[in-house]
Amino acid sequence: MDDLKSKYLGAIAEAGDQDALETLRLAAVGKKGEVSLKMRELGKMTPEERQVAGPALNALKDEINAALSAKKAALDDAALDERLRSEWLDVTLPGRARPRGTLHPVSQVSEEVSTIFADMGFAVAEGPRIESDWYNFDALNMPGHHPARAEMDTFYMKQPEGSEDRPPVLRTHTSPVQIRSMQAHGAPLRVICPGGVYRSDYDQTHTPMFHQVEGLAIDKDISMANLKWVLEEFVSAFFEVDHVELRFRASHFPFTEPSAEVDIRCSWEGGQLKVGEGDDWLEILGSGMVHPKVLQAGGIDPDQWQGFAFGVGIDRIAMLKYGIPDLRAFFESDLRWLRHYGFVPLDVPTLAGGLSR
Ligand code: 2U9
Repeated sequence: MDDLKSKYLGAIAEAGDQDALETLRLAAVGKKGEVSLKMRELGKMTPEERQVAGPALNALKDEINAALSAKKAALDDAALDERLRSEWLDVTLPGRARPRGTLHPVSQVSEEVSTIFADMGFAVAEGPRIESDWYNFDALNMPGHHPARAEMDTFYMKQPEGSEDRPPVLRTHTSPVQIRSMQAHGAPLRVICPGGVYRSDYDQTHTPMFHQVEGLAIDKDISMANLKWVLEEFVSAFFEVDHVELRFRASHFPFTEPSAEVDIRCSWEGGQLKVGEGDDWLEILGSGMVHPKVLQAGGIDPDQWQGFAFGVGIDRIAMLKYGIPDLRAFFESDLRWLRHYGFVPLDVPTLAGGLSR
């Protein structure tokens, strides 16, 4: 019994983990453990022998069980200490700033323009960037070999295999969206169409992809007077000034008759644009009354309906409003530029809360 005692108490003291301890428990006091087998031998002893061996074996069993519990508690404590040591965390450290994306000025200005026109009852419409020749040109009163086609520096797509049609184009303006809106909804109609357009042109003020927003209002008695009021409302809301002055200069576009280019009164003090005051004029828009042939192409009877249309360069008015000097930087995806000129994503422009802050 002394051998058993020193063997198991020694081994328990040496046990490195709970598994080793469990193996020892089974070997000593488990059903078929050495101490249990010894206890079974008590039956074969004389009563005198049993009186000595019985309590001694019980005492041994208790001692081993006590040693097992004590060692188990010690191992548990050591494991907890190790976890506390390895999972230690300094809660007083400063937080780590998350990298944050920003809204591109083109997205911001598109939202601002859409908000302003939505307030005047215009719906927002979008359409495909790859267009048929008909939607991009013919429907806008630029048939066949109209000289305006050449001026647009069009990107032509590959002719689809086996097709007799003229090749598709990358739309040179968002006007096809308005033709599609006329066909889909008829008159009366009020829509604006913001989006990317393509022309093969690249210098300090032109990129081969840029953005426009065009507007179209069709009704029974719409005139240039309505156009002027709508554009004044737009310019004063967009540049966030109470008073603006517009100048209409006669011009020519195939899709409008009469046509006008629109300038706004401004000043350039210290290189900074001020809208509504000063002696300079800044061209920002093209506009006019929709040509009867264009109404017809959209399935609207020009003897019953008439309307105005206008077009603005989004990138250009973004540069003017936010003092961004170089157009080409808009599309270079330079993160430093985007961080500098970008907008906080959740600051949605509203007329009541302010368009831009
Ligand atoms: C339909 C009928 C008429 C849209 C118009 C302009 C004049 C215009 C330029 C502004 C700057 C293009 O991005 S820009 O270079 N646009 O001058 N756009 S009238 O006229 C339309 C459009 C659609 C059905």
